Amino acid sequence: MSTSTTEVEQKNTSSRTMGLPKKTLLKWYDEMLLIRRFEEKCAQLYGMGKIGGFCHLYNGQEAVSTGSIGAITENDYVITAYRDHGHAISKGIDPNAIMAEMLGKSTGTTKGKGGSMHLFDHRKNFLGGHAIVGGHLPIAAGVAFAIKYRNEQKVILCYMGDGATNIGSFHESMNMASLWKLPVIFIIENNRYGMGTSVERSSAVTDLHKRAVSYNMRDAVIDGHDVLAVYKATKEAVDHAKRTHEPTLLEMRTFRYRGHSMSDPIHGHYRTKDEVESQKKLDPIELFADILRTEGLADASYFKDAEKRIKKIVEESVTFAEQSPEPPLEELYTDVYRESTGE
Ligand SMILES: Cc1ncc(C[n+]2csc(CCOP(=O)(O)OP(=O)(O)O)c2C)c(N)n1
Ligand SMILES: [Mg+2]
Repeated sequence: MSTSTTEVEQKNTSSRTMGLPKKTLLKWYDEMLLIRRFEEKCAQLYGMGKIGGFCHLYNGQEAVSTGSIGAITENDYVITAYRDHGHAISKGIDPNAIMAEMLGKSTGTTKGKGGSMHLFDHRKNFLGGHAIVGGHLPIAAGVAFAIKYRNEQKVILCYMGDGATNIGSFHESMNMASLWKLPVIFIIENNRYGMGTSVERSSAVTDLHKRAVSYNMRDAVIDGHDVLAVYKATKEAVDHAKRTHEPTLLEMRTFRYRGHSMSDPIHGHYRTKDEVESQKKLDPIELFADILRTEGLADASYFKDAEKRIKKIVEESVTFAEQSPEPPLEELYTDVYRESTGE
């Protein structure tokens, strides 16, 4: 039986979204928009002096946290570096608690004592927020070891920047994870730069996923602007890890729109305005909106309404944070070390 053009188009279009439920796809759109708007608000509050300390924004990279965390369950773990707001939101941490942490309030995820780089919520299996480049990779391997030791069907997603791949602990963790077959998915968010140093200036092998070869590990390179591609690659790696306990190294090619941290310029001397502007044309939120539109899953009124809903969530988080108390002085030395329970 012949197939009309329309039928072919419909079939192709639906395979584009891998038959995922509309509800899931719209949730991902909303989540990416929430991350974007939440951080725009953070930038504003930083400028007003309400947020202090270091603060690294994730603008442009949203598809990575949304697509990959979309591929795991609540029982699985996430660990990341200091550019952590997106991962925390994707892992389901209450934006109120994140904003309160940003403002150093006692209702924050780490009681206002960690700030932007140290978001943490063990109830959500979100294990930080780590400021030392590459410092959390051995922790991820350790968590994966515990998962395997307890014979659990879980994985840990471990995010890092391209800069972290030149740190010694990257190689140590990759080696152990492969040797001991640990269920960890290492995700390099290759945004081309570590502060002001390009991958080309810092890495002998610029295809960072190829590092996996040295450790006999599975690997893949993914367009990190495409939330669906990110989801698909992560899901495959996660399913494999749950079946075999084996790790995977995923390189997500992405871009950050803002400066390295709030005190850094957007372009600086290390990248041109043209590069930033051309990358902005690949905005992951806009690209996904196009797909949703083409597939007839969302229309102009949906996007307009989403903006309104997200704006309200962000505004409520600011009100919550501003009305929350500062941590009391007695808290200064609590939660610094864990008291031994003898277990
Ligand atoms: C061990 C260590 N060395 C140096 C620094 C200072 N530092 C903070 S962020 C950063 C760049 C890391 O870049 P990348 O891993 O690509 O992550 P991105 O900021 O691009 O997300 C450096 C060198 C640090 N925090 N830790
Ligand atoms: Mg980087």
